[in-house]
Amino acid sequence: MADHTPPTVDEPTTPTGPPAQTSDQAAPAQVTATGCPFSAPGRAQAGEYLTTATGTRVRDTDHSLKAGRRGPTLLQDHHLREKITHFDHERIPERVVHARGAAAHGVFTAYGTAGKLTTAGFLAKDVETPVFVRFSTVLGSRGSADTVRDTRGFAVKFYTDEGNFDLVGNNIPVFFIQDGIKFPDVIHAGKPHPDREIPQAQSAHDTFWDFVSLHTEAQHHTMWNMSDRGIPASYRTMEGFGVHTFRLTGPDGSTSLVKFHWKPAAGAHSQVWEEAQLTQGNDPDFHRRDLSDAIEAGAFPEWELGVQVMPDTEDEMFEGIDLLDPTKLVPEELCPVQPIGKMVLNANPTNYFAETEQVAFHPGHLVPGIDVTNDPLLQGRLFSYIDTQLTRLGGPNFDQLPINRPHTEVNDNLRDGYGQQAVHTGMAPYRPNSIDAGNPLPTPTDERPFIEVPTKVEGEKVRANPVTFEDHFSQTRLFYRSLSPVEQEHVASAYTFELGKCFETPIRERQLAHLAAIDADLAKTVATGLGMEVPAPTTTDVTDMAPSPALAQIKPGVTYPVKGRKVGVVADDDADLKAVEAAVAAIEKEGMTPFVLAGHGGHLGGAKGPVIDRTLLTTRSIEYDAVLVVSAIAPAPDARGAFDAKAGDPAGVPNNQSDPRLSTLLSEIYRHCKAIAFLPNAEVALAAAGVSTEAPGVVAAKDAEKGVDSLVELLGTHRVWERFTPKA
Ligand code: HDD
Repeated sequence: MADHTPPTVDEPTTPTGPPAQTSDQAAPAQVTATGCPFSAPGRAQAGEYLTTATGTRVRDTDHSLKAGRRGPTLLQDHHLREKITHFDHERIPERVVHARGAAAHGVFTAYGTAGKLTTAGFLAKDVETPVFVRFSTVLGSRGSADTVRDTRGFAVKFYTDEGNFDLVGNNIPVFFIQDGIKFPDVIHAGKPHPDREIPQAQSAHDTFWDFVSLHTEAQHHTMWNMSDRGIPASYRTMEGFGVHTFRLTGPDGSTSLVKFHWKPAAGAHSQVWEEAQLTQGNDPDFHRRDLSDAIEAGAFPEWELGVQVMPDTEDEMFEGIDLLDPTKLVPEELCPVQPIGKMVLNANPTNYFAETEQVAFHPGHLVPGIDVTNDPLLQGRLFSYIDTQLTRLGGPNFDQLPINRPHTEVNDNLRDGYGQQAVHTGMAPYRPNSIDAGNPLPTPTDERPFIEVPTKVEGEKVRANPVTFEDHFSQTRLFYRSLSPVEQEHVASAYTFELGKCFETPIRERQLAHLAAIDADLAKTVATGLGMEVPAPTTTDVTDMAPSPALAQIKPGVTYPVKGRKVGVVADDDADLKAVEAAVAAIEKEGMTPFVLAGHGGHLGGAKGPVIDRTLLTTRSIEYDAVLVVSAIAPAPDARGAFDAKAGDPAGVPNNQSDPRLSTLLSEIYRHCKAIAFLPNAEVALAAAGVSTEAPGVVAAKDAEKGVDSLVELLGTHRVWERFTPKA
């Protein structure tokens, strides 16, 4: 019998004594938009004259090459064809989700307080790491409005010395689904209906509520969407969450389970619903504009990064909460958020497409000391994010785009492919090799490679979740009951609005039954608004958890800095112009932005008067966090049809004393609980708007400085909520 035992083969898996790296083995060197130090000039625009893509100077780019002045265009026109071909291919597919976004550059400075938790170098004391942050809505297309009711993306790319770390989070700490395999379902349900492609960027429609009412694990996230978190006032006033639990490894090899939190220095604030809707029409770019304006004005948005640290136990549970379930949060009262660093956004992108559009985040962009867990949602994401860039960014080399390049050496053996930017040298992009001196080498353990935490895995192959994922209502109730009464009232209105936009009765009934399981009063209020009966609750097996005050946005007694807030100064030509100037100065002194608002453009009271920033024609209440009314504005004679000078308005003020557009603005400011201060003689403007000078947060001031002082005090709590005390 022949011997079939295979011969032993010595595989050269470990090169013996490879020669040192040679100069032609350096990583591809390119300049990056984010200041990557390994730079050679990229393809930038230079020189005085217009050229073709290949640098040939062009004399005329306004006329195509024709056979005679009135003749047909010649196929020979290489400049025409290059120009039009490039234009024809300028667009790339928008992101399948989070298509609408805005971004900024900044710096993350670590406090060093996480030194024992993780070996990640960028978290060591005083280390500064450049970051690029993209905020987004989820459902809308690239051109949709910013202020729709939706979850917001909060994605941060840290360009660390040990490679890029992406924290791809949201402004809501929980997610709709527990397993990545359902992501296409929830997104198909939320996106516009496939027949007519409406509604755009909305959750108030049948397919969304069909899915979330049939799929009870979505109830918690949906409750957050219906709360004020779904309509942030600004990107600057959003909290951010890593959502999943991550696993950190400390210098001594010990591991812990953590959740990441971003806390805005400006406080978490939201719009009110009517304001959000008005903003969609008046300024669809509201959040994008706010972010870039604030940075340009030097009011740099800031967040503190914090971690909730939980022991890495075998069951991966904390206080009965399954840390692998992304529909669950850990209340801060059970596990405090410990600050580990600060992020400041200090520069706007230079080019939207090159940076904001082409940035590619990926939860698998990890650095040594930070690892993923088995959260099945995170596991699905680890596949999706690279995959999606292949279509969106046209091939596998998207990491070479300037905005995505790491600020560290790259020596990856990845070669060729669409859009390859590097001119790789060497003969042997494989391992092991003996031709390129064995280079690149596997990183020795003491040179800080990424090493997966060796966690134990065992079990049968199953399509199933742990039973601890089954409770979908207790934390939804916890969130609702932790909100302030004002926020609870907003939640009830939001459900009533959204379900009121659904046509299918069974969908409304199903969702009402879930609300009945969450909170009977909430279900009753929503059912009354819809004119329906409250059905029996879906389940009564709901645990009452101790409320978590940290989950509320409106916290009694807590005030926030006013830096970066926007204050309107309302005045007319015959107003006290010295008071206008004093108001502008006092507002600027507080680090806020003043906008002088009048009936016409130019200057108030003649060429030497204060500059007018906004006119009644170009502005709306949504632009202001508060207003100081120095005087009424007389109706413009050309505001044809806007008012009838002879008629009085319901408040008994003749319309010829205050422009009706100012009345609309002031009544919105009032309804949206924004602070109002007014100087002597300006009452007529408030009266015409039906605004009571006795109402909370409507303050009579002797002079401009006093008026601004009152506004600062009121703005500390963001809005004057007590103006409309919610019904008990
Ligand atoms: Fe996602 C984009 C956040 C679940 C698949 N996601 C995307 C962005 C953010 C998030 C902020 C925009 C990044 C940017 O600005 O470019 N996604 C989340 C969070 C999730 C989540 C916090 C749950 C905790 N996502 C999730 C799942 C899947 C995806 C479960 C698929 C299995 N997400 C994608 C994507 C996107 C994306 C299709 C679209 C564009 C992109 O990745 O680069 O891959």
